[in-house]
Amino acid sequence: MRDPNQEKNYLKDYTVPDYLIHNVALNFTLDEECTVVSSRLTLSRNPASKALINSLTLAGENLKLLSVNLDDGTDLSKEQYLQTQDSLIINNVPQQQAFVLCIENTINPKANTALEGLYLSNDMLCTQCEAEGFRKITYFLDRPDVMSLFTTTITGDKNRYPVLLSNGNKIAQGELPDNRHWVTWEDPFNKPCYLFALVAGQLECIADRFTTQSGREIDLQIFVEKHDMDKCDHAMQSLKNSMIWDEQVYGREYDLDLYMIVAVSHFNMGAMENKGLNVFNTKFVLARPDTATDSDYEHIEGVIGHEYFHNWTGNRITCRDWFQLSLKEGFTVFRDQEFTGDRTSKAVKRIEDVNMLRTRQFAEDAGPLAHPIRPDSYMEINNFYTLTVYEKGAEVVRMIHTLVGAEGFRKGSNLYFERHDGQAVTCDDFVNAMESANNIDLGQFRRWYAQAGTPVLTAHQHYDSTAQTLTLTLSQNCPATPGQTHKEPLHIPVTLGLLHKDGSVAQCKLQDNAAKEAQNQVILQLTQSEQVFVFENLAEQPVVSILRGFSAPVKLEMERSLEELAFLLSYDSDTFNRWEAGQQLAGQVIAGLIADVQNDQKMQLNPIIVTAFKQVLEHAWDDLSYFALLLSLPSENYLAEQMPVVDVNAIHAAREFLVQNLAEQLQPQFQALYENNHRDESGQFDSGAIGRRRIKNTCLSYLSKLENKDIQQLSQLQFNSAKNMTDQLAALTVIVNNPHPASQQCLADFYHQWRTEALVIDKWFALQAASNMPDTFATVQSLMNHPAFDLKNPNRVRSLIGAFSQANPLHFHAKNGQGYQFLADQIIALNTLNPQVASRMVSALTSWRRHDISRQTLMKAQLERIISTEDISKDVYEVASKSLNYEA
Ligand code: 0A1
Ligand code: ZN
Repeated sequence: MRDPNQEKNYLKDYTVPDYLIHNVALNFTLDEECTVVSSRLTLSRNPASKALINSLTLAGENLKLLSVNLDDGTDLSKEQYLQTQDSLIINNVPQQQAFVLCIENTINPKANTALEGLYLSNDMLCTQCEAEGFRKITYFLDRPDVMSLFTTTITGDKNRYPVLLSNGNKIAQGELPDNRHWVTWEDPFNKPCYLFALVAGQLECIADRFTTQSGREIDLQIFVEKHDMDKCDHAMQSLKNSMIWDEQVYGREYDLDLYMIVAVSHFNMGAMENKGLNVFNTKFVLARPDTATDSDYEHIEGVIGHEYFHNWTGNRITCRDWFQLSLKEGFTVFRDQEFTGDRTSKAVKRIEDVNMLRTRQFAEDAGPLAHPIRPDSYMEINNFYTLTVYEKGAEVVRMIHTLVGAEGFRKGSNLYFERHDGQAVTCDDFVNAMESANNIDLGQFRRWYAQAGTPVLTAHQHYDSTAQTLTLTLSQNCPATPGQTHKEPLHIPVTLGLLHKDGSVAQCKLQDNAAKEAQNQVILQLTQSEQVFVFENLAEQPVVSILRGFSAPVKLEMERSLEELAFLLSYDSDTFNRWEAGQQLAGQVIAGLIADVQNDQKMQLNPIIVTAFKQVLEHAWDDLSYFALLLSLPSENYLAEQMPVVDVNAIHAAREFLVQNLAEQLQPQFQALYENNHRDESGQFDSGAIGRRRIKNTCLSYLSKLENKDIQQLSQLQFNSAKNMTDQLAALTVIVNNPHPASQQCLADFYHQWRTEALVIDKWFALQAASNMPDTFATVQSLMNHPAFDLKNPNRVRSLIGAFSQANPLHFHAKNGQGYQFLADQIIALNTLNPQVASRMVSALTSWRRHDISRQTLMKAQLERIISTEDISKDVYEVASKSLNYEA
């Protein structure tokens, strides 16, 4: 049995490293099952360390040690060092001067199904070292505050490994007997070992160039397997777009002469920012109009941007320790969100980000795994690459941006880069730079880094017609989270605007703020538990538009009539709040329907929603993607979040009823819109074409709810004739999610057409796993035995097991518990193969307390089964035990 207390790391225990590693010379002799790694480290005692020791402890896991050598003497004897499960302790190393340590060990990449360290993906060897994977390659001080200069020599068979890559610049290469060759790479920048990378294999390269703003020429290379050569253009263009954007918006130039990206099929996450040699999940590189959807195209550009932006926010300036993960991730997500907003539609991007935050991060914040964006403790750091650290982390950076303004933020980031270039720093250092550059006090704001949970912001309004004032009382309250019962008030920026009854802008003039002129919009600074704001000179009662742009990651509670929401949906000039009004309107209507279902009453639709949707449909919209979002109803998962006790069946029934009624009552509008926007646009990726597809496919999904042969033919026609994946997949989705006579045939045709494109086959699995048709569970079970399914490929696992458990509440939560048992079976199997992926799959069970008693019991039983698995990994144990609250 694991002892969680023994294995926990605490932020409060941080101490500087006892030794520093200045230079690392690595030598790899490649072999699938026995790669020899020799490392030559130049170390010295860290003058800042106070520890009274003269031994050196290096981390290492799953390594076969061959030899240890100090200062080029004879190899150390077994008495001079100690090997444990996860470390190598060398006694009596020099304390007064630098010394050289040489270590030789072997590793087995083929047996490495955890995909951390050096592993095999198809026939290619590649590495993943963040967070603590380098210790699975060789013994090292595997922590981000040890930064070193790396030189890497790779030797391998010329046919198996014609391409040999590592970080930095290629400085030498040569041929060897027995058809072998070698290459030496040198990285001129100091870096922590988590940014080390090595790739070797039969790869093809697509090359381009980029000239920086100061006139330096950079070589850009994307490496893929041969059959993917025709799917790299978009990734290359995205890289160039990212490089220009970082120069323009942050004044940051690329620093090496070469930027390489490698796409691999087996990858635990999205991508990795290794210095000069990013390794990407193929999902975020490969795209061709007929294989990738519009959203794939957008995500590729976003992830390429994210990894590129890490070069400054993560690599040049890195994290002191893993508790500071949000320093690089929160900031870099904020940067990639803004990049995508600039490249596509700011309004749409903001809505998509908030949607994900509210559906998934808020759930994390409300559950047993809630943690601050800077956690205080962890058992397994891989469990902390969370929506909280990434997405809430980005919201916290965004709030600083809101508080200091765009110019102030640029001053702050300039100062941060200037002060800390080449260092491993903390979240506090980032906030300090923002404070100094803007001469403001973010003292209270810092609580956002330390406090978990989603604050509830409550707003009450009172209009006084005699005084012509509007009084707004704002209060905040944050629910307790594990380990944090008492919460302090946060510094919350609340962006607000007022509207006249005719929809025009009313001026905001705050009392007691005499110096300030009336404005179209204000940012209220809520710092206390409760605060009152008075707006004056208001001859009539205005309509309040609050938390514009979702200016803080909070749950807003404010009483609103359906009429008021319909008004804001028609008139709010803030694109986020306009959409949000529609979501709340739909949410309230659906809540009424859910109550009908639960009370065994016939569902009764409030006609106000039909009128509101009709108005939206009849308005002339420029941004068709935004238009499509206005017509999209809150997801079942989001609706579940709003309920005290989740009722998956009632949610599904109510939402379907609304969709069906809207489709019936607005059929002519949906049909006309479909026809007006249906074009054959293969290869067009401008916002116009993307918007047309989005609105058209939104209409198709409404229309498909009508039991109508013509519509069935329409979706089949779109499926058969589509020249792009967006249209083909949208058609297949409606075919599979409705009783369509050709659904089996279409699925078979789709599989046959795309059987050689792994990423498209992932979509084929996911679509069936997320279907709401009654036979879905049986389908999922049989897909587990499909020859194309592979438990060792994380993308496949996510597309089948992940989609079923996370995107199909109706069937996953089947009353008899079969979904839970199925998931637990898979988690137990994955626990030995790939603990990281296994642990992520547990998330569908962690919310057990949100369900009815009978489901709670079933879910809990499966968590208990998981936790009693023999050889349970730290990853799975930490998540499952916290979910069950086994810990004190
Ligand atoms: N730093 C990467 C994410 C990443 C994290 C861990 C990984 O393996 C355990 C891989 C990638 C990013 O933010 O893009
Ligand atoms: Zn990142």
